[in-house]
Amino acid sequence: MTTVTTATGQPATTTDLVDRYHRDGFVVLPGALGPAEVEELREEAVRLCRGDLAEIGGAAGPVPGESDEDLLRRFLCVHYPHKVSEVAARAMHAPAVVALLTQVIGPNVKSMQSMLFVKSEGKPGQPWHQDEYFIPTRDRSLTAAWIALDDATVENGCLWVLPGSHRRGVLYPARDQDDDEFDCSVEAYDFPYQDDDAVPVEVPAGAAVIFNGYLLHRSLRNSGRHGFRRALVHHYMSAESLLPWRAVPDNVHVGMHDFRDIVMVAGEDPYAYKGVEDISRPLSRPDKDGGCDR
Ligand SMILES: O=C(O)CCC(=O)C(=O)O
Repeated sequence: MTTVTTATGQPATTTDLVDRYHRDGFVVLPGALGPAEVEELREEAVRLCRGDLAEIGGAAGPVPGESDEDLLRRFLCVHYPHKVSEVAARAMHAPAVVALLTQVIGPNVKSMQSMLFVKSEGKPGQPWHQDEYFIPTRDRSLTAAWIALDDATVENGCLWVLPGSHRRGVLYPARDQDDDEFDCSVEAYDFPYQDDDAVPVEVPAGAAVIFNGYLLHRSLRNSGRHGFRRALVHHYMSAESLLPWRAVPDNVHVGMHDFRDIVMVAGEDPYAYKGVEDISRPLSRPDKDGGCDR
């Protein structure tokens, strides 16, 4: 049995972490990445945002004379860095994260999404939501690994969660919102929890927040008093489940739709005979500065 030291300095066995995950819907895994890996990812973020690795959809090109920090400040988040960055692709397989995933999901685990949040001073957060609303699995196995690349604090817009909100296994409705605190994402509503029930998840750089796809969570604007709040997020699920994500092709029965731009991180893929596809391209996520495209 593995023992790790939690963010509060208490030793925790893998069993403790798994129990907390099931009880609260989230758990903090300290030291998921080491300091050198965190630094390598921060440097890769600059290359990615500069367009050195590939064109980033929705992003303006480099500005002559712009500092690396000012370049980063133009980005809220880049989706799918793992498709063009070997460094980001490697982080998807972070051994401590994958070991925990096999305990909470099962032996066969695939990933379909990565997101590199840059979230500089003043950038908005995301309103209450459940990740399974956006990435449906058939067996409720969606699990996020949110890896801090800076110390994530209330000041710079860390995650907030509603502990235990995953347990009902209910997806709540979502609607557009125009709160300046948040980007253009829809907000979940009509759920039986209050904002006062929420807890901030402050974690040091290198720690991962592992959370369930039904957990209600959000993040607030970066106040600008504690620098960048970079984070690399991966979504995982059981490889046994089909992934009915994105548009269903015309000739495919909705119940058999299976998005195949996936990466196996543990075990075996029961659908390996289908092969994998190369669909997702890196994309800059709009913040509200440019308005919301509705
Ligand atoms: O990093 C953030 O600010 C929000 C991330 C989030 O909500 C998610 O990954 O689902």
